[in-house]
Amino acid sequence: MELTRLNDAPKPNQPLVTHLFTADPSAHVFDGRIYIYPSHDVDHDGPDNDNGDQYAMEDYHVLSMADFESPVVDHGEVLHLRNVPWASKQLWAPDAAYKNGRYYLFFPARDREGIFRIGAATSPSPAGPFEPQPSYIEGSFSIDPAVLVDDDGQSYMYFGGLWGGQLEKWQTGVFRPDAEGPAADAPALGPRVARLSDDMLSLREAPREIAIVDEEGSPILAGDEDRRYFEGPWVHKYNGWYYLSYSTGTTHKLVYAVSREPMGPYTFKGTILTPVIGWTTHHSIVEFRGKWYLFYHDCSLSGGVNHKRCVKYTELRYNEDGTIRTIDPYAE
Ligand code: FUB
Repeated sequence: MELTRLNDAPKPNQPLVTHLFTADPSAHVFDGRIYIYPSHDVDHDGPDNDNGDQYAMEDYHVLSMADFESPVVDHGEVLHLRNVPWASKQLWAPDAAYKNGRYYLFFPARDREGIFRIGAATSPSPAGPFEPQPSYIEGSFSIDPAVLVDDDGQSYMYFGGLWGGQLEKWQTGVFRPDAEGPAADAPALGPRVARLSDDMLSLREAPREIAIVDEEGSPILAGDEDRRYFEGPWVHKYNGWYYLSYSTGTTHKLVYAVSREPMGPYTFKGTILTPVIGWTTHHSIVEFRGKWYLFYHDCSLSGGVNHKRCVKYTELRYNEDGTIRTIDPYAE
């Protein structure tokens, strides 16, 4: 396999790589090395709309680095749309997991009917290439899978995204193409979660909606766009708490909520990252050698073109009470 060595010693808040447009970074530490599973943005001049047609991605690359002082390695193309039997277009934000001696890539794409589903692909190596399953995960829908393998070995898949991600259309449990989101004064739609089977290739149950509530226990409302869930879930554990972080979409923030249970309910806490250059914001959080890091993206590499993004990282810090310090990615 061809390895391309790039960008010596990546700097905080600077693009990890500049030879590709990358987005939606899911970072993991496997065998002591940092692996990043991003979307690979396509450079094109096609339509740009609320349906997300501009995000026309066709393949995935895996990036990795030994530590934050080492070069970033691009492991090349690890999965292409043409090799996914059930998918028609738009390989959006992926995630990866390790279990039972195998690595799993989870990824959303539109099926042959234009409905977003979530697929799985496997590899003996964290750097791929990944072999896709013949069909999408039965019972999956919408976008942005994020998989937590908990300390007891149980895995959870979190997912869901509004607008182009089609989450509104699944409110009744079946796909309704004309369905709209809740009224502004009704509870917002939450991300979905389902436990994965032991082989990581199917859901153990129908996905459930996660409740996100305020400090008084009242649901966050659909009109509360500074706090309500939009897309890009990520769950990590810190000091026995589950932290669910996500994008607020229209208000362009990364925010978080906490729970004692992986499936919630989650209590809203605050903002992790203030808005970046570009419409979307999407992230992951990972611990490496005792410090915590936020991987995120913006559109600085393309001068602000929404669908030509670049992955970056920065350190993430907690306060004594477990709250996360808000990060301004452009602070001097
Ligand atoms: O990259 C395509 C979509 O944009 C992702 O699935 C969303 O989270 C947003 O980043």
